[in-house]
Amino acid sequence: MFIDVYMLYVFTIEFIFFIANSYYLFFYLKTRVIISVYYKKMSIAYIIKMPPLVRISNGIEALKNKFHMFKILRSILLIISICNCIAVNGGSFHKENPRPKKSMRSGIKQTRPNILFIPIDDLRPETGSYGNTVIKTPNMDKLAARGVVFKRAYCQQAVCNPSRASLLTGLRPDSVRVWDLQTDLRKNLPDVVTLPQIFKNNGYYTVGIGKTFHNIFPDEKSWNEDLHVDGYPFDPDAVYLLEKNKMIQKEKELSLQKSGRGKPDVYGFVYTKANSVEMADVDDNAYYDGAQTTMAIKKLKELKEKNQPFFFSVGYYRPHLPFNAPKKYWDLYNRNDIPLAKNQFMPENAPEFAVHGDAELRTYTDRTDLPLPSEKPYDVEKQRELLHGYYASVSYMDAQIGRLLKTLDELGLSENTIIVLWGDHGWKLGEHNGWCKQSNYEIDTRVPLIISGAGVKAKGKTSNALTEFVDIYPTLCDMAGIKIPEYLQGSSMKPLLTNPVHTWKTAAYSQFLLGRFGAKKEEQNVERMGYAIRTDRYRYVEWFEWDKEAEKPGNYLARELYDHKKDPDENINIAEEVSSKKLVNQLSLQLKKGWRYSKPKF
Ligand SMILES: [Ca+2]
Repeated sequence: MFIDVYMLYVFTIEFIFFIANSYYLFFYLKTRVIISVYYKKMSIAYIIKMPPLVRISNGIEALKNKFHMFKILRSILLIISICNCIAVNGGSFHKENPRPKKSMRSGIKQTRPNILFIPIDDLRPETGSYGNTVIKTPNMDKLAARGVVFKRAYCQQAVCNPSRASLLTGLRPDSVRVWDLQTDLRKNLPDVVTLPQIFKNNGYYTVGIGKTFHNIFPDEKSWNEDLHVDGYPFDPDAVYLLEKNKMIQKEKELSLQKSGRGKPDVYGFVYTKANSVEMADVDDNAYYDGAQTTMAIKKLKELKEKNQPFFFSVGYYRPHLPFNAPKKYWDLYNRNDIPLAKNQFMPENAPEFAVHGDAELRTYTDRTDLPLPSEKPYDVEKQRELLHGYYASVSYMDAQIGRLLKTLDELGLSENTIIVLWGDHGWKLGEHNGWCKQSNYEIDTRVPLIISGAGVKAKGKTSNALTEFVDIYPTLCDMAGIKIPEYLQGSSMKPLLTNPVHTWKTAAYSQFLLGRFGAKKEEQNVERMGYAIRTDRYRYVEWFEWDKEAEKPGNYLARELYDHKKDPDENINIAEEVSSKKLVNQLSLQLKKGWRYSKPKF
């Protein structure tokens, strides 16, 4: 088991204090007795046993000197302790205590911290705390200031369902065998214990609202309550409010029904998409993210009254397409201030299929003209509109998180709640001439991850450790005192929440299955699996044909290598250069040895 270095450090300091104080106390009491005996002139027999008065007097002087030294020692130790407190608390002496707290209501000890879990759909690491000075995300930045921001966190597959299935089981995609949007993880692993489920099994009250699992797969085993706001579709990511978009939806619905498709969901809605952006002058609650936040706030108040710790997941839909957000969030930006992608070209020497994923954007009515990444960059004005929509969507979602966190504060729950905020994968906004997700590149695999609140000692710090989404499951178990299942495939990040520069993994592992999502029509039946590692300096990818029947890789196809020291945007594939041969062999070996080879060594 891992040794908590911080606790060892604190224990050592406290132990030195204890010895010093005991020593001080011993001499102090002894001297008091001697002085008392001397001045009160106790029995002759007792005084006879004492040293000569001269020696007593000298002894008292010597002891006084020793007291002086102990006072100095105590002062030094006190200063060390204060510095330590400042270092781990970001300057605050107010330490949030994850330990048992007495419930004000019942007087019964609540022994474990609550969990507020905040999955965000398609949020790339592009907030203020990740260094973007244009985007407005004050609430997520405030959360980051109270937690640790993981700057090099990676998802295991850069698309919704596989990423979430992996994170929520603590297993990698090849173990869950979920690589696409259609497979329910319960089909492959009916008895797997999900992250919320293990909390439920350990006495937590678990509640989900919004998108935690992939939107089409509810998981009743995970939740005590699975909430939904009335009046919205089962999958509320494509809610439109403007008449022009509602008309497009109606036309598509009729067309689907004519062809025998378009089955209504459990609430009677048919899922259709219209335009990729919408700016409606409406209140926050008109779109689903706002409406579900109002419901989540009400639920938080109820959860506070329960004499039971909670695991509450509030999963946001924005900034997933379509970029539908209230006008006031569009108004936060001057469209031309938002920077366009610098590298609007395919990586040099990379296989053409590796940049991929635009098919999703083309399904929106106003984006059928989107060229393939290999053809040309998208029209600049159309790019700007998408960027504006993405930024507005992020700010809208950020405001909802602000409402949620404000309620947590007002209810006095912040102190004993761990907050985990994560986006399920990265996103291309024109980089590599691509849009959306679905690749093995840094831009798609790197994700936002902030862990804040109870038990987080390094508040306001960032960590550059290579971390993975499979680490979240064991981390939360570890923080809540739940035994970490041995079969999990990640490592508890708890040490990084105290010491963000702790020596950590030597690589993060991701993979992507191309073909099921269809880059080009003629390639839709060809499937390729790419396995990637990200080390401190390099990204290395190997591509194989994918055997759909056997569900395993077949013939080798291609490889990619990017040097982040010289090429942080991954614009030049150097895998086939002669000078890369030795490095390619090393990285290929590390890739084949797998995640166990690269995990933290304690
Ligand atoms: Ca997603």
